[in-house]
Amino acid sequence: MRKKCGFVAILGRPNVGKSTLLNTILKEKISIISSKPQTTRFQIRGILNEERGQIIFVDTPGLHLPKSELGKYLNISALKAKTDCDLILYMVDLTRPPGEEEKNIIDNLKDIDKPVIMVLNKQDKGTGFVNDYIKFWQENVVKEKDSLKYYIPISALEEKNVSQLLDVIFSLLPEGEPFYPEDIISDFPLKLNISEIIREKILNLLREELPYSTAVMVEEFAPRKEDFVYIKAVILVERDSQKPIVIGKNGQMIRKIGEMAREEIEALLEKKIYLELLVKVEKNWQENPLILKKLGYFI
Ligand SMILES: Nc1nc2c(ncn2[C@@H]2O[C@H](COP(=O)(O)OP(=O)(O)OP(=O)(O)O)[C@@H](O)[C@H]2O)c(=O)[nH]1
Ligand SMILES: [Mg+2]
Repeated sequence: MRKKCGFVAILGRPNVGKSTLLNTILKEKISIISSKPQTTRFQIRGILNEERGQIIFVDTPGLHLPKSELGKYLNISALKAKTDCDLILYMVDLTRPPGEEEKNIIDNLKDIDKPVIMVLNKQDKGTGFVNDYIKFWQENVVKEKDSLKYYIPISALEEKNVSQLLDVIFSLLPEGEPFYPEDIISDFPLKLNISEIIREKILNLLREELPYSTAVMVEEFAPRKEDFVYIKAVILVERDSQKPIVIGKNGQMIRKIGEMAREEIEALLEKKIYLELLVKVEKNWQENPLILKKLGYFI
């Protein structure tokens, strides 16, 4: 049997579990996860190699109705993945009904001439909305152009139906030689990966609106010895009032962010690190194309 190879874009609203699915399939943490929407800010490729062939999964930022330049970038970045792939996983969240954001996504997918699989995630929380999503798709898509091939309820978190999903994906992918060497699991640049790990700790430790206002930039990555790296990263916030929140009382919060991030970065690098974290106020960075570019948020 000839081997298969193809790009699979994972698209859907924020917080539906796209990054969780990527990590579950690859059995490794490739993409950061949080309970807050708009966690992912990059297209992140994770590569699965097995006997049947190679699948390059592309995790994307959640599609939403944008309110800032950053939001616009996130949507463009996600939608770009739809043109650069062989197949689309359109992921929905069974813990909430379809709504306006969902309609917007379907409008973006309905003319596509590639196979689409609707992945109904979080089935561990109930399957009551399955029919609503299928009906919502049917009502909003022109019948002759319908590219939906399958719908599959899964739980990315509890790994339910994920192997069945992989069977379906392989059945739909074209034959071909592997695109990436077989020992590569992700092509995400290391510095960005490190800044994402730090941002994940901020998302998980800080409450409410603040996480949306933060970004992380690795300014220095300096190997000092064979098994030791000095890393300096800057946490950007939007307002003066946010700086003390990130730092915390007596520096407790930033120390906690640093400790948690250091542990994970050391495991990733298999080296000891010294992680220096600074907090900087950069007013309205989310609207500033130059800073967005510096952060790697550009196409
Ligand atoms: N119960 C349940 N929770 C899940 C499942 N998959 C993901 N989650 C949770 O949903 C939340 C969002 O998961 P993410 O993987 O970050 O979602 P995402 O779609 O990548 O979100 P964005 O990057 O913001 O677009 C996290 O709290 C996950 O633990 C699932 O199958 N079941
Ligand atoms: Mg994500």
